[in-house]
Amino acid sequence: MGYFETISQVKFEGSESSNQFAFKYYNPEEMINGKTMEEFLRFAVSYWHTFTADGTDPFGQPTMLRPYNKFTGMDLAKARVEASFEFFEKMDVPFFCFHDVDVAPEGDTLRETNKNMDEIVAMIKEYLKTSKTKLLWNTANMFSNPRWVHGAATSPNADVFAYAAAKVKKGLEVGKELGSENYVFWGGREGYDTLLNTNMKLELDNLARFFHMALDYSKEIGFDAQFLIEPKPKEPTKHQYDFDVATGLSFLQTYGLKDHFKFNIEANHAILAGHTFEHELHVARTHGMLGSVDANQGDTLLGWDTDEFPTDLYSTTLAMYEILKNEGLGTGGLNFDAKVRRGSFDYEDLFHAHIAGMDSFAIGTKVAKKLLEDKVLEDFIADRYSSYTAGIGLEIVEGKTDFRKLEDYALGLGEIQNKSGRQEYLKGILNKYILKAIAE
Ligand code: XUL
Ligand code: CO
Repeated sequence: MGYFETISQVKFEGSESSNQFAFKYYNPEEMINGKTMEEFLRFAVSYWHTFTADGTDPFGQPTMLRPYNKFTGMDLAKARVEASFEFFEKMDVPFFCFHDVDVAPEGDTLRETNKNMDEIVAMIKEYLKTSKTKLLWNTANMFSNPRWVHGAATSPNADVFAYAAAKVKKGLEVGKELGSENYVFWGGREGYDTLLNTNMKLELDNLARFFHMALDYSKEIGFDAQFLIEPKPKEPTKHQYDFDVATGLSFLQTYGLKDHFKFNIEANHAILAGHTFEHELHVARTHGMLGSVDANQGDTLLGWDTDEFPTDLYSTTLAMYEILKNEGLGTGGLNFDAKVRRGSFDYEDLFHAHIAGMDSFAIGTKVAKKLLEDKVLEDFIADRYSSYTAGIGLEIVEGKTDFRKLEDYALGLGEIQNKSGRQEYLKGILNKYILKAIAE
């Protein structure tokens, strides 16, 4: 007997299939740049949205009562583990991700919390022995409990800093025990609400101290996972320190941490920072810092993190364009940090959501691959900057000129001729490639 009884194995059946529970475009065995689609995309299920969340919102009670919700406490936690591996297997998904509190309930004391965690970790470890699904990353939830009210590593209270250190220490041990490929830091409460009560410099120095200690400890225990910072500008805190990739990069550089971290980029966080998803991926990639992705989508009509499943093919195409240019995500993957809408309360909706997300990224991958093969944008961009490949432009990029020589050159110029940027033409081409990929 299972928890998702009505669903059998989800398989690739092709775009003509009318089976609600089949992949139409995501064929795990299809080859992409020398790897199977499964190996290249490295999809992950988010434990918190898929198994822990219940549809509660600030205005309403749970709508999603899963079959395991008849249990409570540790029994519930164990039932969720059973259900999760049934889900992973039926979805044929290679990875999952969790926060500590998603998998094991907090006890009255830290000791008790750790004990609960150990029990669940032992159970997960048993499943991992036979399951093909592995742990992409784990993290510590340092934002829900009231103790984190003023932050964790950036709290004005040193006791809270110490407690946060204990949580991450445990998280690193758990990551090692379960063979996690990455460890994520998302600082939802690492920020401030008003400068009237904030010592920003001390908070940032402390955050850096915290990261250095985390690195030292992971080295000490031989946990060689990739550390990832997940930027987000706001929500729940008004101003979060890991605002976006550029801000995170400057922080890592300032504190000598750059070589040890990469970024976990979330689409909806990019939107909240006033960027596109592809902007954040691009900035990370061009600095060699693209580590992993929280694959979701936001709603431009709403100013908060709606964490929707990704179905926008323009967005998945432009994201996969960056990921292909990055030659994949290394130890990272595409984690669905996404939740079904509160009105989608059946467990079948969880399957529909993941199928739609995986198919959307598969289409995006195919389109992006073709765009790159045909060098559509690359040739256009190369031509747009061709003035830097000869003459005065080449002298500029080769550092062979200066302001005096440039003034001489400028004085000799006639009327300057610019070329059109051709945005609309390029968007039309993008449409053509998307439609072609879907038709194939
Ligand atoms: C919150 C968010 C987190 C992180 C992990 O917006 O994205 O779930 O991914 O803590
Ligand atoms: Co996220």
